[in-house]
Amino acid sequence: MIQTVATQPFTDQKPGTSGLRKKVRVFQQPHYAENFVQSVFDSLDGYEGQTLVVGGDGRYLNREVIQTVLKMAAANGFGRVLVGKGGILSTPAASHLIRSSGAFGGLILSASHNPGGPDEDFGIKYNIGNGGPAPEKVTDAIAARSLAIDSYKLFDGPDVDIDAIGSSLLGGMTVEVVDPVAGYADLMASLFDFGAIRAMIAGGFTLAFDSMSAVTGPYAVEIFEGRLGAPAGTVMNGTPLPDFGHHHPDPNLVHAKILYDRMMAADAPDFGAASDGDGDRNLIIGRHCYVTPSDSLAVLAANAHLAPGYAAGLKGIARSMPTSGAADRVAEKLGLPLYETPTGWKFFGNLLDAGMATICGEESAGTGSDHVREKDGIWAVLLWLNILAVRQQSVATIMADHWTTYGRNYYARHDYEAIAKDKADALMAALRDKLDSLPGTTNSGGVVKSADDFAYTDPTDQSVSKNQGVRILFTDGSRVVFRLSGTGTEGATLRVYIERYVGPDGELGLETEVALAPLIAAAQEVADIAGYTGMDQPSVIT
Ligand code: VG1
Ligand code: CO
Repeated sequence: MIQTVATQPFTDQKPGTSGLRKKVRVFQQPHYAENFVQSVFDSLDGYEGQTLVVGGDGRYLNREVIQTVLKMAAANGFGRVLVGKGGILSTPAASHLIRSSGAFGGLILSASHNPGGPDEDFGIKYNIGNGGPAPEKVTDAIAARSLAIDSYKLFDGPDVDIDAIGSSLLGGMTVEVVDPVAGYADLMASLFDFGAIRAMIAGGFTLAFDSMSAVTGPYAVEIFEGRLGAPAGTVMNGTPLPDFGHHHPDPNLVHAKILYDRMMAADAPDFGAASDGDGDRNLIIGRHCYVTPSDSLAVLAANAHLAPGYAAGLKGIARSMPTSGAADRVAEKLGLPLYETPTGWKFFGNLLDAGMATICGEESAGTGSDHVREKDGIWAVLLWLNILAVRQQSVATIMADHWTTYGRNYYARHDYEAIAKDKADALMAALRDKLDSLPGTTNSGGVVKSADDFAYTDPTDQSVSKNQGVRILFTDGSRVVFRLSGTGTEGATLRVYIERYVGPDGELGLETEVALAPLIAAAQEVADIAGYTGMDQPSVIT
């Protein structure tokens, strides 16, 4: 029986950088999740009888919302839903499943790197048929619909057993519970030389992978310990937990400190890595050598041809605007186009679909390629391992070699979290107001060459995205970028991105803080961060 349930709009359902993210308690309000899911369906055309993919990162509320989605998909006329066993699908695995099954689209239940549990965060994101996050025209339509919605449809039936692989019927719709790992692991095996990586590990190469009690556990155990023969225990925190063991599943130096300390110890393994809540981010740390995500993108792009899946070379490289220009140097040397997009993976989809870019990355520990339409943490780790297996050098040697070839982009991101929203808006407004007056002025960072608010025109469909971050560029190529986060659930987060380039003949071995100190001071001077936020230190530095 299909029920039509009367509802009223919520005014806060506009998707952010990566879907709708709110506190679990917000999602637990009656009709809240249903309204959003119905707003998604109402914004789509032609899904009747088609396939939908559903899965999530296993966080608190995942299983309940999956049942809701199944009943709503059945009532709205989908023909089939593919759901990961136990409700589990990492974001890249969901992207792959959408593509490989020819699905109309998918709903990914995750708040990614945000913490989970009854007092923490939940999220829902819609991905289109190419496997990638819905582009802005779709998310805008969803937001508009969420403000007008007055009813949703629900199939009145029993909960589906999502813990046993197999098929069942829910009303007229087929529900297929699928293995979340196998297809994804096969895709990885098709891109990388598993034999070479296996031989390297058998020869004594050691690694540690921290799944942070989040979704990559089963994937990492199957791939690293199963298919690649790393010893049991290589994968740390390998069981997905609804609250991530009370940790914050964000693979950075603050939240993955245990891994970091292990990688800096005298008896450190050769290679360490971690991924986030939904498995799309990666942290790479060689023995005694942390690799910034922006540098990782550049190294992967420069060496990708060493892996079988990329042996033919790359078509182009894309990075988000705040990501450092390290990848630009690689693109230049390889004679490849370099695209600079706004923050968020949804902006890479068109470039990948058009065959204009092969590898994409963001400074926020996201790297990926045209194998799916999401960033992919385990993919990045495997590409690193494939490169290490071919080059037979340490991570530290590869980094040193990279900098002597291309120069070094010193880089840091300073996050000021949980600022009052009006204060954060006022800071950005004041910055925008003074953009025209900055060029030609001098501050601690040097002489300002130009200052603007980044706008992007998609080269494939000419769609324009404005107000994507304030950039202050200095005459020596350094820059400071300011933008507000679109993934937080509490107040506002100001992100300040700081970058300084030093050529191959310059000082390549400085401490990052030292190299960036004048620019950090300039950011304070120009934006008066302490004045607006009352904070004299960032909450997190990555
Ligand atoms: C952040 C990152 C961005 C990333 C997004 C989603 O967005 O900066 O690069 O694409 O998170 O990542 P924001 O708007 O908070 O800066 V994930 O792993 O949370 O899906
Ligand atoms: Co993520």
